[in-house]
Amino acid sequence: MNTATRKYIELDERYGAHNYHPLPVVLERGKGVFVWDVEGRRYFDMLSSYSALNQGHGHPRIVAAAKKQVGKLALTSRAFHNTLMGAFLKRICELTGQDMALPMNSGAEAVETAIKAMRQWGYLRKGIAANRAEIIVCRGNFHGRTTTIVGFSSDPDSSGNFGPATPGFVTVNYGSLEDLEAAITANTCGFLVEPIQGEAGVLVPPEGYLAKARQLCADRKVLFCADEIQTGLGRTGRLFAVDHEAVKPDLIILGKALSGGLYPISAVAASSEVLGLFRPGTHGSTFGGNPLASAIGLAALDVIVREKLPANAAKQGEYFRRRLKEMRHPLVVDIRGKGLLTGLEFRIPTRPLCEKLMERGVLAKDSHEMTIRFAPPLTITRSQLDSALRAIRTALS
Ligand code: IF1
Repeated sequence: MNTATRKYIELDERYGAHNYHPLPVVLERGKGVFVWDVEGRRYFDMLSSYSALNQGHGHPRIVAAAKKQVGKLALTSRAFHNTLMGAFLKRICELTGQDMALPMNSGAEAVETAIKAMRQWGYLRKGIAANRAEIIVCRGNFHGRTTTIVGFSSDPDSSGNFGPATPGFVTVNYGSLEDLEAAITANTCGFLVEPIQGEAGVLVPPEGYLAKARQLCADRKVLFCADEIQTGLGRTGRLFAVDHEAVKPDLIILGKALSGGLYPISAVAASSEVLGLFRPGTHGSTFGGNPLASAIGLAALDVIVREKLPANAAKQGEYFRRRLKEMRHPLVVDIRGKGLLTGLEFRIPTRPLCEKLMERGVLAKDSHEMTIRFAPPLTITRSQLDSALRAIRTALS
């Protein structure tokens, strides 16, 4: 670590709240699957900002769309119409097969939006008595950091000192249909689920779980809501992770790669039965759906479709896991994932391994202590993956 690196880190430590423990690397520039630190070293970005960079760093088409719009009109607020939001939401609806979309900024805000939408539907359409609506969530979930969301987290670090928790959430085991069925009551308005649990350590549920849970929800008049903030937009080898089981959710939540990493953009897409219930004044956001976000979002979606990123994720992801398995590393307990979302679980805590990887030019992050998550941009090529695999092998040996 040179003095420049140390200076930046000290500044962060001194003036920033210590709610993170980043790897000791200071990044300055990014292009495609690579980032460069302030000492000029190049790294493979195998985290992609938790899948916000599916299109890679600084994708030229997305950057061009942003540049074009930023000098023209960036923000109107929703007090007025703009020329781009409608087209952006139309594209989201076409790709998700939903009727309507509601734009927000961060992922957590979109999750909050979905929670409000499901509760509102529960009262107005299912006839649940006032303030009695329940939403079923899964053990090990990660849906964001707001007080309501952390209130139903099962991770003590997330929820610990931030109570009291918002009532109205019931937790069931992830992957268990029996649990889900037993938890449904006349007051249940929705089931909120990640198609693959990211933060829990890239947990893939048993095959058929999502399709059967979706059917169960339909039978019991419960809304099925997929949080595809991390798994969506190509990451798992299909446009959406629910596509693997041909599931069309009642609500789908998008974020992260919806902007190609340029800007916080999120949205909830759903049927008009659900989203059509919002009336003026019942929900909103200053920045949601602004012209700059809409221009960026349109370009970000366009890149995913045009460059066939889901297909590349499927192909390279298979290859990556096969090569990792061939390493037969004695400390590796499990290799799992879908598309370019891979969890490599070890017998030992993985933070020191991530530091070793960093020294070899690969940036990845431990998730759930014993698992390293590998999630490179979906633009990664076979030869780039081979070179990352060589660095991984050296670092782990
Ligand atoms: C952090 C994790 C990933 C998400 C799902 C909603 C959100 C997220 C499925 C909220 C966000 C991020 C947040 C980031 C770490 C990261 C993460 F490790 F914490 F779990 F990706 F795996 N639903 N996940 O994954 O979106 O409000 O952040 O835009 O540092 O907290 P957000």
